Amino acid sequence: MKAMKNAEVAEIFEEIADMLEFLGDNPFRIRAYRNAARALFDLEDPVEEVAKGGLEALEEIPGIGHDLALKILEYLKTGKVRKLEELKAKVPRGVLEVMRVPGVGPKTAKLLYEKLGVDSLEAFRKVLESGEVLKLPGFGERKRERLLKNLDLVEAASKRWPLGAVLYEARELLRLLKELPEVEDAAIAGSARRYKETVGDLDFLAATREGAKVAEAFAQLAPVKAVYALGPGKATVYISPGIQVDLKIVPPESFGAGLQYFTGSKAHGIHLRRIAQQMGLKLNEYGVWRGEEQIAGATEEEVYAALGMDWIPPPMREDLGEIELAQQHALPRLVTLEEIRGDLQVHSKWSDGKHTLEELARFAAEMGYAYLAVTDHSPAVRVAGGVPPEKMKERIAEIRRVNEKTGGRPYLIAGAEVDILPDGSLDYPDEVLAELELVLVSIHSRFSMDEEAMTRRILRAIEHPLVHVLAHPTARLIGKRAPVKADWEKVFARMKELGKAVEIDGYYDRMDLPDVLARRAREYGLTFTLSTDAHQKDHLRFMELAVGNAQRAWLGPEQVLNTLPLEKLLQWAKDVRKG
Ligand code: DGT
Ligand code: CA
Ligand code: CA
Ligand code: ZN
Repeated sequence: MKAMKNAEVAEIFEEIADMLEFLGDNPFRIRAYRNAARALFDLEDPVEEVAKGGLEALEEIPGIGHDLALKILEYLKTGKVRKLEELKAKVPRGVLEVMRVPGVGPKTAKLLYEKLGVDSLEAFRKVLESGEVLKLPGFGERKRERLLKNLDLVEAASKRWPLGAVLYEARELLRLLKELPEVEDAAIAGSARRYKETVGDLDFLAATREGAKVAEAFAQLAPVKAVYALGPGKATVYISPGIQVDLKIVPPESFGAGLQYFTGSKAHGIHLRRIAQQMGLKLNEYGVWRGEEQIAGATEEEVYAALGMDWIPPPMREDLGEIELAQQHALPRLVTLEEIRGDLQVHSKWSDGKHTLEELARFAAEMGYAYLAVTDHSPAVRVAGGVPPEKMKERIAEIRRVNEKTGGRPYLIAGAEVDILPDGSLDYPDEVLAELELVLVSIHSRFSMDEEAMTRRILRAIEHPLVHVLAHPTARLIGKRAPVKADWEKVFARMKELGKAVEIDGYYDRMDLPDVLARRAREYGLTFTLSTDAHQKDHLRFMELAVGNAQRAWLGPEQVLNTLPLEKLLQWAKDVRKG
């Protein structure tokens, strides 16, 4: 059984080697640290076990000499290695960051620092852009351009990405990782596994007995654009466009514990570790331990069970009460993607969608859906080429024709996404609304009204007797447009009285309702619709994101309208209008 200390000491030795190299130390000594790091990582036995045999036993590990054996003992005793602290004081902080730009090793960083005074990422950009670097030996135009690109990658990765903008690329990388022969299992962890609406970076976990080999092979997979850090137990790389992926590696008997640890959230993990402590146990990324004995670790289920609780779905892991419920075996059942019988917001060629109604019906069939609501825009949304009221009869007739042709399998629901005008009135006359089976209302203009006016605007819209769903309620666009200000407590309370539904729009840069508000809406007992707001075929996959967000809000299938069979759904729509 490999223990966590091996990886910790290995990492310290790697860091020491980097800094020694920057300082121009003896290459043999540097090599010795790197070899030792690798040896420790590949060591099957916990180094603290070996250390019980004293200095000599440690020195028997291939690649570990007297000096390094002493440092291992020092770390096991004090949790620190003095040498590393000393070196940190000698290497300027900013230089360490520059060293992390792919293509800049310790040697180059030293050159940059000594000849051009580069002691930060900004300073590095300056000398790259001015061409000053070309004065340095070994720097040509091609290298300059490559480093600029890598610097962009590093800096782009410092922002957060909407999950849907990176998830599918990440899955492709995961597929390739899983194909490596030494990899026994692999998974995406971190905020992506929790379906958080944005992610800072992507976290991968792999189970293998050959950590060094896997880290190296991973760094060479096709989607990897640059390597930020590579150690025997981990790799950090960039995949296009500037997205950072952190690979962590554990032995197979620790896969569940590693997954638990690296899925987070941090708050959830901290709470779990406190519980472990109270039970006289220890929880880390390698397992649940009673003293030196690993009592769980291969699967997440056994990790949670060892801590006296049920397995907790990742989207719930935010320490918002889920741990207490898991201890009482009282977790709510969450809605799943498989239970979704149709998409309730999709745009066709009648407004700004890419596909005809007939094509949409075919895609819905491919998705295994029983129905799909076509919800083209109303005319106020000019850029979207909304359907003019006088054209609605023709549009509905075409929807009926498609349904006749397919026998209603899947059934196209005649819907619309009707604009809420600034005064809260709707963008279609009642005669038009009455002909539609499902009416969504939403805001596409005048986003910055004050809270009181906005609340009145929304209330008026949802109070309209022909309206069913408040779609993308906050109208925010992640990273681009702030949510509108409204008194959501008032809105949700009123919607509950009226029996109207609220949407979770899963389009990747909307994710609206956001999780916090969705939780609040659930507490009001509201009914939800989950949708993708698809404008083309590819977008239909965002249903997964809508479901993920619904799970973050603890929604069960009974709170989600589109888990209903078609007849029940249409009946609901009729009942809402009866009031
Ligand atoms: P992100 O990347 O900002 O979207 O959020 P996460 O949750 O993916 O965070 P990240 O990538 O920094 O770390 C991945 C997971 O690793 C995190 O959810 C929990 C675990 N983790 C990382 N650092 C710590 C830590 O200092 N303490 C604990 N308890 N867990 C940590
Ligand atoms: Ca992350
Ligand atoms: Ca990370
Ligand atoms: Zn819209």
